Amino acid sequence: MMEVAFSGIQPTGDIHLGNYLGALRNWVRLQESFDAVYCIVDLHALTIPYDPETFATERLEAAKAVIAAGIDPDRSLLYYQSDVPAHAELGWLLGTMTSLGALNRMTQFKDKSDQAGEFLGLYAYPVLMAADILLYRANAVPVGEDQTQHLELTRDLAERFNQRYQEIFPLPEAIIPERGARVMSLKNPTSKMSKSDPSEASRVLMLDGPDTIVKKMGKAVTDSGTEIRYDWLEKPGISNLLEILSLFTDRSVDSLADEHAGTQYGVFKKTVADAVVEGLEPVRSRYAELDDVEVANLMVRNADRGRERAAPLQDEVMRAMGLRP
Ligand code: AQP
Repeated sequence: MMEVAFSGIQPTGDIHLGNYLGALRNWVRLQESFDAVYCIVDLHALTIPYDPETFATERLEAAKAVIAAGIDPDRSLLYYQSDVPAHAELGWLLGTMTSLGALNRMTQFKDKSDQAGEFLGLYAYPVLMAADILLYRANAVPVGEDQTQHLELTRDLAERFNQRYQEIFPLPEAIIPERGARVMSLKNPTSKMSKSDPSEASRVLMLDGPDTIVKKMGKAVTDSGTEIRYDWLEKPGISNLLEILSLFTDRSVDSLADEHAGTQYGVFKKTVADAVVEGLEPVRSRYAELDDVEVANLMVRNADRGRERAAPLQDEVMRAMGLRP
């Protein structure tokens, strides 16, 4: 039997280069060799302020963006998390085994609660994420580096469940790319590129047009020197751009750094922008061809497939916990 890959993305705004290089490209790659299940995690998105009026559109846009990025809905299962109630149910069950100590160590809660306030949903986010992954007995979870801590918690919960109740869950492995696991902000290259950064210039969006990409890249913060060198300590801005270029050209960072050692920063940024424009062109054109109604119908059909697929595992968990005869 094929191993299972699972991952999710929040419909909380436009997908950026970090989401694409850190996660989505690996989602696409893993569909070749895994039974892949990908989820628009709309329940997670409710943990920060959002607008219910526009949420339906945002969910659909996220689904279209994931398909445009290269997820083949005939091959992978793509659905909305809230359509499969077993996510929330398993989240509750796992919550009964999660210590507050473990949740208090999660750095993302600390970061996000500064902006979103201290709510139970945000605090319990990592438990729901563990449920998302374990519900399909996933073996591989393609994510960016910021999710490492949540993956550790997922493994701990799986282990605890297996010991306390019944050996049901495999321990999932995070699939984190060697490069692109933490794409940095174009405005502040010591913090990660993020959807919630108020500055739009801090991120290139996966669906940005060529002119916008060139403009944003042209304004990317570099450093005071003139050299192009791969050195995260002294030259985080240039190192970030080198990594991005490397990912879009399939060349090593070292050979690119050698080639561009004497290039002026402005010229280098244009080279990076051109590579990004070219690399994202197929994604943009696939997106333009997608029909809203067809994708919406696909998501309705996939909701059924998701529920059917989740049911046997959920039943097994309930039995193991004494909730079924
Ligand atoms: N900067 C990044 N570099 C590499 N990978 C990243 N991911 C997020 N940012 C980067 C990965 O993208 C996937 C989807 O993430 P999500 O939907 O949970 O979005 P997010 O983490 O909320 O996205 P942001 O941009 O990080 O939003 P903020 O900062 O507002 O919370 C995940 O696999 C994630 O690792």
